[in-house]
Amino acid sequence: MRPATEALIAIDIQYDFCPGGALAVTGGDEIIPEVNALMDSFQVRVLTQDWHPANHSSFAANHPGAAPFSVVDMPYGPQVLWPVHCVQGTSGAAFHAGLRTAPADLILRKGFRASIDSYSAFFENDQSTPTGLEGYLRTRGVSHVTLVGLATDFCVAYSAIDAARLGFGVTVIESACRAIDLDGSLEAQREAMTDAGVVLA
Ligand code: VGL
Ligand code: ZN
Repeated sequence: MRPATEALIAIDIQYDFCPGGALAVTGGDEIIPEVNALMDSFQVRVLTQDWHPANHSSFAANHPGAAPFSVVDMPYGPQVLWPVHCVQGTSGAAFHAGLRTAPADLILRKGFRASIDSYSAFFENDQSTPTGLEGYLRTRGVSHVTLVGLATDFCVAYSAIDAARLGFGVTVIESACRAIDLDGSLEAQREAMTDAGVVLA
């Protein structure tokens, strides 16, 4: 058993990121047995859930003429436009039924503001609006986080880098993650994570 200073954070293991989903990540569902097993090794367990309103600004469908996976400039910087995914209350936004959700201490929803996306579990994409997760972890005495989930090169990487910047020790268990890999984003984010001091295990 890991000490109570270590948290497991499982990112966005939802139907829309699994095969057949609206923003399917190849092999996304393959990680579930490993994530389920890891929960038994941690005393602090957090699940995140991508949770967008239907009018979310990260959806290509809400930008007339824009193609999914194109990039637009938002007031907070460049933003990839995604297929409509993880709309609040839909079946695609639900956790995969194979994921053990009962052991979770906290379920953190993110991306609920229409005007801004939130890849990271700590800050929205303006890199300044907090989700509250930092306070939750610190007030529970957590100093190290282990990240797993979907997708390696977006929500896992952004969360890992933010956690490292906040001063947490950070490990990403790559075998319990799967990537979208858009235009080399997996290699770029692996390097960015390593540069930020994240340990890729
Ligand atoms: C994610 C793109 C859009 C993720 C969420 O969970 O990695 N990626 N929304
Ligand atoms: Zn999203």
